[in-house]
Amino acid sequence: MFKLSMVVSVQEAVFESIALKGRLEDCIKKAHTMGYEGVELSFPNPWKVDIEHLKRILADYDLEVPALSTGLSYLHYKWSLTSLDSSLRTKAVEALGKYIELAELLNALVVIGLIRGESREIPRDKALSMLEQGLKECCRVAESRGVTLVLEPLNRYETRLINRIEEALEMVHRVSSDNLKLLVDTFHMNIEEPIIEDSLRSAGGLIAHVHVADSNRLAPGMGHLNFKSILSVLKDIGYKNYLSAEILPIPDPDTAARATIEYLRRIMASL
Ligand SMILES: [Mn+2]
Repeated sequence: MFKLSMVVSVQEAVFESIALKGRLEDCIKKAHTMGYEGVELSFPNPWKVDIEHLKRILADYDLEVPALSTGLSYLHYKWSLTSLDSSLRTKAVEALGKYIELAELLNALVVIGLIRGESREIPRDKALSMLEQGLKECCRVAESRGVTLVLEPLNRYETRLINRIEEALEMVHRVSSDNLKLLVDTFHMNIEEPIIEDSLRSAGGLIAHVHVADSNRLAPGMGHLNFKSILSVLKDIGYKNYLSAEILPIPDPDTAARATIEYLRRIMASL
């Protein structure tokens, strides 16, 4: 019904060490052993990825990469599509170009999360115009490489720019590219959407990727979200891609990862 993946957040130093068979390989091996079909990769610098080595490890463990997360580029380097510093804005567009190049090789989506910026210092209207321009530029590159970008609504404590699905849909229509779709995240939706199920239906076929975490960002099943109801709506609207767990490693990474796959499989079997 849905495929399952785990977001693997890899710090730059660690990620660089994959050439030396560092910890990324351990993460990939563990995801495979637990039964995941994919790993969503998160790293700050797309220029420092040894793609051939990465592809070899992925092939060894028969794992797909549903998406590349780009938020660490913002958190580490402040690269943002709405920065007042034009050099940071340019850098964000260039970085997304590089992510898109990698995504084409991995058959992955590219996530537009925090790399859009937070709009703390500029009026939201101006930030939205800058974002529209930046996304149009990135979409031209994505179109030429057959890659899809996914815009993720984030809750108000992380950004002022696009918190709800309705706002993301508006931006998708403004940019007007077949290569820009939506990523919805159950943790953010729990904070921002009036009724999660209705919002999912309003986005319908534009949903290209889903992040799952419970109401408290713990593994699904460890909070109070109604995953049975959420997943049955996703099934109804014809969603068939990944549920990618983006969760806190609590009580520890292995327990959280194992609890996620067991819980989601049980729910999927009941739909
Ligand atoms: Mn997310």
